[in-house]
Amino acid sequence: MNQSLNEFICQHHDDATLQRVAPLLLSVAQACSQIASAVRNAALNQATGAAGSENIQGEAQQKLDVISHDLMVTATKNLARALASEEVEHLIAGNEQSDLLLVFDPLDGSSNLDVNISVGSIFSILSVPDDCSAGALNLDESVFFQKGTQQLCAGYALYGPATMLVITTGVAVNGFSYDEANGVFVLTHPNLQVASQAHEFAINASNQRHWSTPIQRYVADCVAGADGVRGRDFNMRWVASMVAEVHRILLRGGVFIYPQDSRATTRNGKLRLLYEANPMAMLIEVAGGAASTGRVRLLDVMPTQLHQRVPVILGAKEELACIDGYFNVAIYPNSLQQDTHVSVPS
Ligand code: P6P
Repeated sequence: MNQSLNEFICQHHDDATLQRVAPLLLSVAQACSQIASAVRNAALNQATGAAGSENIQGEAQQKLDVISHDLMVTATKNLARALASEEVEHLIAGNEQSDLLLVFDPLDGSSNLDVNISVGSIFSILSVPDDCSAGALNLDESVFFQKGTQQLCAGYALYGPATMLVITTGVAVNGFSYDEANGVFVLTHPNLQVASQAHEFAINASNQRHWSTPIQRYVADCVAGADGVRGRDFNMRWVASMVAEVHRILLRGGVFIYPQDSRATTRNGKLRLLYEANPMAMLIEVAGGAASTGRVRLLDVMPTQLHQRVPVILGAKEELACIDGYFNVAIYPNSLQQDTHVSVPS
């Protein structure tokens, strides 16, 4: 039988970060198994459709958004000093004795729920800053304002044909499949690696007229395929579920783009830095890929708000280096421009 998550943690006793976050990580995994069940049985439990409320983003909440949030909070609040969730404006106080912070999107892609397309949960574990006095009851939300490079652990659960948990503490990215019969996550995808070359790009092409020129040119060159400067054809995917897109990139390569654009609502992108972009960027980087805003490395962005948005470009390192050229930046070693005929627009 494959190694369970518990056995994996015991075997990796030399990973001090993993040992430090283990109790909280296991409680997140427990919550994800409960969310998986709630998602799978929603129609049977009259838990489909809108909750009749909005989240802090002003987005209509699905009933399962609220259910998933509640399951995650219940499972984890005694194992973290504070929690932050996409579904509530302010942080949630936890256990004064803990030195960990948990930030999460309890159910990402929930607009896909009622049409039975994969959705997921995304989470990130941070350390309580050293300058926070022990037991301080009223933690300020600024304790969460840490760069993505400071994350101790990042991961997601994918509620698809199979329920999977994909995690990293910075050493490797490991995928665990949920074994329904035994009620455990078991290691099925060890040491996931992002293919260096992309053959697929993921972007919501209906927004094309709103994109900046570099993104418009990059996507046009991908669409031109073998007839254009890229000299090879690309495929396109858009699931409108970030967890599904990132999982596909971890398993078969590619690049995912949700750029900033000219619309007021997405002038800083759509995805949230703390509980969507940063955890996914950590997973992708540890798996050998790259992640940027188009201008800077994503994990270097200093947060200033709990729910701030950020442009996201992540996936194959060679593709990120190529996209650098369209933005006239050099975030990644631009080895591509020498040995490819990608015309780098000025
Ligand atoms: P659009 C889901 O709402 C989400 O936050 C991500 O999971 C997904 O990649 C994106 O938004 C989809 O956005 O504008 O294409 O619906």
